Amino acid sequence: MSPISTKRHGDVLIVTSNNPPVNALGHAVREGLVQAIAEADADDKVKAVVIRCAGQTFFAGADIKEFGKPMQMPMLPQVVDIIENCTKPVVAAIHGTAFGGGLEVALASHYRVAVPSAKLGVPEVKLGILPGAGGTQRLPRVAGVAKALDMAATGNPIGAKEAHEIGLVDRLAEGDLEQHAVAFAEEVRDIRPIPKSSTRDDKVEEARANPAIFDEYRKANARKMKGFDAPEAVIKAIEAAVAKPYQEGVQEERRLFMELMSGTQARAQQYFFFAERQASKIDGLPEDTEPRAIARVGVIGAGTMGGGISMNFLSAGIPVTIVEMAQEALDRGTGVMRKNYEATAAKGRMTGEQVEGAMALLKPSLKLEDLAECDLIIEAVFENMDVKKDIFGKLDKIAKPGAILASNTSYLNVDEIAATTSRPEDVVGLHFFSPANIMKLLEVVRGAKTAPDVLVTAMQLAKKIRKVAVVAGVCHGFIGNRMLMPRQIEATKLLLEGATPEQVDRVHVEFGMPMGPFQMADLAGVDIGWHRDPSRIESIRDQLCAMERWGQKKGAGFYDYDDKRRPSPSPVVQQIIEDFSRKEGIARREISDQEIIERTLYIMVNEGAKILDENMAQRASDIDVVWVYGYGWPVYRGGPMFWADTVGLKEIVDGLERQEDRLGSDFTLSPLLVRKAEAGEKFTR
Ligand code: 3H9
Repeated sequence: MSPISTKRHGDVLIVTSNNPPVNALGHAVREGLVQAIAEADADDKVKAVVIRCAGQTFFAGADIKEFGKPMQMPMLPQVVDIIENCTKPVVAAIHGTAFGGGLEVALASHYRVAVPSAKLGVPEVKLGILPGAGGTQRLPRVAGVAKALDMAATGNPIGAKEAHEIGLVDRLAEGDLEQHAVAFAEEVRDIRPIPKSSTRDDKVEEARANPAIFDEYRKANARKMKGFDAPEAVIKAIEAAVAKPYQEGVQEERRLFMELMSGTQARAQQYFFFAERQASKIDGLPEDTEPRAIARVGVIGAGTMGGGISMNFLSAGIPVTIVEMAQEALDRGTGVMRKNYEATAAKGRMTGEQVEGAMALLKPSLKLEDLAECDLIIEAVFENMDVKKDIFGKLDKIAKPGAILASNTSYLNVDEIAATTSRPEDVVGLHFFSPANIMKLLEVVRGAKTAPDVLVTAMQLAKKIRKVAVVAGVCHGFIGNRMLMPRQIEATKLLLEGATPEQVDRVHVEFGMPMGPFQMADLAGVDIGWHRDPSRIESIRDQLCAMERWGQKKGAGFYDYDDKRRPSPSPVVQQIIEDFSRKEGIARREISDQEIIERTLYIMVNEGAKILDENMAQRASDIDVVWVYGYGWPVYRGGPMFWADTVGLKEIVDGLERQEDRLGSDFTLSPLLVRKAEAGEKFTR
């Protein structure tokens, strides 16, 4: 049955799409729309058309699942042209998210009516492409060039109210959308000529007077767009909308669209779209597993982690009881939370009322016993097994039956922690990433006995607090930090063999990481995990720590920092490195960038393969989600496992074998990686 149906209301033809979950514009929808417009054109009794969608949203875009497969006619660019050329006025009735191809359908319609909660956007850049059904040409003509440029180059949507202010939406519909749209259609049914976005010129005319707008935009956003191909293509397409007649602009859009679509970045970003959604699915759980109700969350520890974790729940409207041992630490912690909220408000991203609302949900306490009323308790004290065991032993006596007991450990054995309670089935790891109120990743660590409903609750809750959760098994460092370890070890060895911190970091930044291993160490604190004995100097790091070169916070670490925290190479550190090389009898040599890639990135892929082989991650794409959201792996390279596939697994194995002697005696090749390389297989689809 076609997902498109039509019905009459007086002389208005109401066209409804019903293609759950998001009314993606797949083949059947496109075909149905063409037929519906033909019906309107052919019938004299039809004076106007309303296009609307059933379910949660207006068309959320082209069907991404069809990308990469042979295209079936009619294609979306044709469909939108057919809509625009309908001889009766067409009104798009928008609710939910009119995204991508969905907004292109709305732009080809002659009028747009939207509920105030609707969002309108062209998120194609997030998929490594650009709006390819005339969107880059019609949007600037309707919304204005500056707005269109920003919407299409960032992919960020705007709300219906703003869309109304700028003329992208003609009328806001409070109440029943269909009724409003039909009434609007009746109002405009006789207006001639029918307004078409493609023939409007007033707003692009304005931009013709100011061609510098494009270069200014490039300059202002260079940092955000760095490495990505799609935003530049978007800018070029909109430049064409201004500089060229509509049809030529459309041709330029098509050319750029095809170019992007055939590139690796588009494949990586589209892969990642599904990877992110797949991550929330847990294999092998009973289908009917119901989550537990979480009305109040408890957090132990009001330090940086505990505070950040609490803010996630407060922001989502979930009350939090936060417990510290001393009043001073408690006050400091809650003070930092308030300050963070106020900083967000100062940037205009929260109202003062929202700040107070969030803080009012916080109950600071000095008594663990106050956690008795919580449905989920997250321990966020420092990383020490004995301390954690002690806390979980106490929680076992305090927490109500059915409460979920979570540890925010980043390395430790969750099963060992669970074993100190009489209810290991209620225990789970919830590994937040710092700053916990901002970073999107949450590793959900599944213990040997963690109950299915605990896992399901964790995954649902993650979505509620806008995190992307990935399930990890119990192993040292779980997915992310476990892969980070061999990278850090090799990076340090490279220094001893002749590389500089600047070189290693540059290779990582050129690859697309936000920073390299030593920049990261300086930011996080070189002293994290240090034994704190300045007389015991066994490594470069020990030496830096002994000299209180603890990183940015001390103005010195692997780099020297000025008072604006701008780094410069440190001659002192270079000397320390060279002294260590000498002491350890390591001959310094020229290190190539390629060697750095092989020893610090190929080795991560190898560790990822071991994680998969040991079932510590459910799927390769979960590993990629961890690295993109937890460590800033460039999404246009898909993640380490997807990237390895693009490099070729045989090349990864060859590269590691080339370096085998230097990788040290602990290094072993992952049998899974070798098997896949030999079979010509990939990790990801
Ligand atoms: C485009 O339009 C190109 C054109 O310019 C040119 C063409 C020539 N297709 O996110 P959710 C699935 S490019 C196929 O969890 P939410 C999704 O995989 C497109 N499937 O829900 C998931 O499946 P499952 C431009 C799609 O409520 C399910 O729907 N548009 C698509 O949190 C629910 O998704 C976009 O980039 C799709 N387009 O968020 C919009 N979209 O249940 C992409 C979703 O099996 N979509 N699915 O895991 C979104 O941003 C969000 O899905 C949305 C809903 C905000 C709509």
